[in-house]
Amino acid sequence: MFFLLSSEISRLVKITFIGAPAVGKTTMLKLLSEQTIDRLYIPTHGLDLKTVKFEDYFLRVWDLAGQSGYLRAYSKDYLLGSDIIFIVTDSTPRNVLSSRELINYACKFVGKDCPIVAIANKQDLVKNDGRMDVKRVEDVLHCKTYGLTAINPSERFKLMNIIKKELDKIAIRRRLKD
Ligand SMILES: Nc1nc2c(ncn2[C@@H]2O[C@H](COP(=O)(O)OP(=O)(O)O)[C@@H](O)[C@H]2O)c(=O)[nH]1
Ligand SMILES: [Mg+2]
Repeated sequence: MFFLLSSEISRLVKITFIGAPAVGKTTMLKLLSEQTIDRLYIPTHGLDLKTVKFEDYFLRVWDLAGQSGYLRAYSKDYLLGSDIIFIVTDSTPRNVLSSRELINYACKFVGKDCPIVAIANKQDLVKNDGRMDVKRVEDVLHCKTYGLTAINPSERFKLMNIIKKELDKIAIRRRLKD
């Protein structure tokens, strides 16, 4: 039963990563071992969108250069149909606040079946430069938040487990609907 369900899910799941440039999205994908499939870069709009494959899942990764307006402009084509949205922040107070804005926009476009989960990246720098720890980030964002240090190769399993945990929740939700 479990295997049937997970193979079904692996064909269907679309995972979206959204965050400002330099918060660590590419590093996260390298951690998962990256294989770039396609890439769309719109320089005039400061939008970079690419798709990578991780195991049997398709991961869509968005770089949004600042304005959450991009989310509004492009969401119809790309954001809709996501099963999970990960909002990636570098845990600086400024970036966490703009992530809050992204979440507000994203909430308007996706149904309540699509969890929005935050990744508080660069946790290695919390003690150095006033970055927010996971709990503070979660308090500001009001959504489930996982801490990460994406440059640390030993965090690979942590990231994989975060993704798998959220996928399992999707499996449970779908099973409840059937
Ligand atoms: N200290 C630290 N640096 C990180 C971490 N994750 C990413 N970086 C660095 O942040 C910079 C931007 O990362 P990148 O993955 O290119 O960001 P992207 O634009 O979101 O794809 C790079 O120099 C990374 O090495 C982290 O957890 N800790
Ligand atoms: Mg990148």
